[in-house]
Amino acid sequence: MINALPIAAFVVLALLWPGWRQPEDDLGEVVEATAFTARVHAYAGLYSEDAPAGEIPMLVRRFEFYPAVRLQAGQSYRLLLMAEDSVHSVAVNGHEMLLMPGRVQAVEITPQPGDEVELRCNEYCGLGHNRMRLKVY
Ligand SMILES: [Cu+2]
Repeated sequence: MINALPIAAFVVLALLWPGWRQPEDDLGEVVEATAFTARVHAYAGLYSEDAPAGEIPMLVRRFEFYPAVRLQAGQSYRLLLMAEDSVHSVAVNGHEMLLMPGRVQAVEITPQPGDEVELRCNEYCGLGHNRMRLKVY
């Protein structure tokens, strides 16, 4: 007969291991995807160039971060990111967040003169995935 105790212990430990599950709140704020998308398009119509400090709603999709905006050094921004077409992710400053439709994740940045910040998608999403970066200078 097989000793079930080591197997049971393994299963219990595996279920308790925190790395297996991502807490719900790490997935971002729940939003109405259509309304958020409309907000992004309205914003993109207003600011294609220098974005004023504050919130910037953005869509993450194959294979871009939209809209492309220019940030001003010394100003604080809160990028609100929602995946539009499938699951993506954003990696910035050593942190990674999963992005999915209907959920918004916030990234706060205050670029300094000469800074180079790169946001990139770390979730393979297709052939153009490698191009999927947002550079902030
Ligand atoms: Cu990707």
